[in-house]
Amino acid sequence: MVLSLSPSKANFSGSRLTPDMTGLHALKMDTNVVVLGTDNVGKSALTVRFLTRRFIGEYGDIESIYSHNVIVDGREISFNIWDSPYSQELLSESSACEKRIHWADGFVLVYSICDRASFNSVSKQVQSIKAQKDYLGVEKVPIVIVGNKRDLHHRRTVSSEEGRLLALSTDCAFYEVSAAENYHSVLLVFHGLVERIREAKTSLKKPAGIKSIVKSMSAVFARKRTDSL
Ligand SMILES: Nc1nc2c(ncn2[C@@H]2O[C@H](COP(=O)(O)OP(=O)(O)OP(=O)(O)O)[C@@H](O)[C@H]2O)c(=O)[nH]1
Ligand SMILES: [Mg+2]
Repeated sequence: MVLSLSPSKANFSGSRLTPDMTGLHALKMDTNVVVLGTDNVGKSALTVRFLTRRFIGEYGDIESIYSHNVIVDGREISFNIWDSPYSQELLSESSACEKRIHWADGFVLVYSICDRASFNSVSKQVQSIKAQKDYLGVEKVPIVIVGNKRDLHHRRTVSSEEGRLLALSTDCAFYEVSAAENYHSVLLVFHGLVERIREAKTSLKKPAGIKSIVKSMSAVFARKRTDSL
């Protein structure tokens, strides 16, 4: 069966905080997520599981941006999720690929625990994303690495330890899931990514704060030095 969900128009301005209509202190976060990985690893299965709580089985070659609202830690998160079939351009610097990387605030990189080649390509994807974001002046890139098809443990060729180590060495979060069998673990993937996106936003603000403290301290010291002359 081929799934047909009607994708909605995504906001291309990136993640932002907007005042919640109910007022007070609640804020809504609007965030763009791209799901990447080689073919057949379960990118669409994972996305659709998150959107609908269901596993359909066959997904076809659909490229879509879906909108989905969830509450994470009491705050409404509005996801725009871009899921596309694998293509070789993923690792290249084609404009389509650059556009996706530019657009995204966070990334879900999927491999299959039964497919070593899909795992091997994850580190290249991380490098490629980080290099392009670095070029755009983004220091901290929220990335979650996901080992999918955990239910097929008898066909496993990538150990959990290898996945965990890769995530550790590339400063990414790591999850092993089965899109086929479990909704909750898939939910945790997206919650984990939101956490990272929030952290990245906070760390973006910090350098400016430190900079301004250093600036005002040097101004004070400079004044003292000239006073004492
Ligand atoms: N056993 C098992 N099969 C899965 C799981 N996730 C996905 N599949 C199956 O793997 C196949 C590929 O899943 P897709 O979600 O279409 O993979 P994809 O990464 O989107 O593939 P492309 O769009 O072609 O790049 C389908 O037959 C799914 O039913 C899983 O967790 N366990
Ligand atoms: Mg797909």
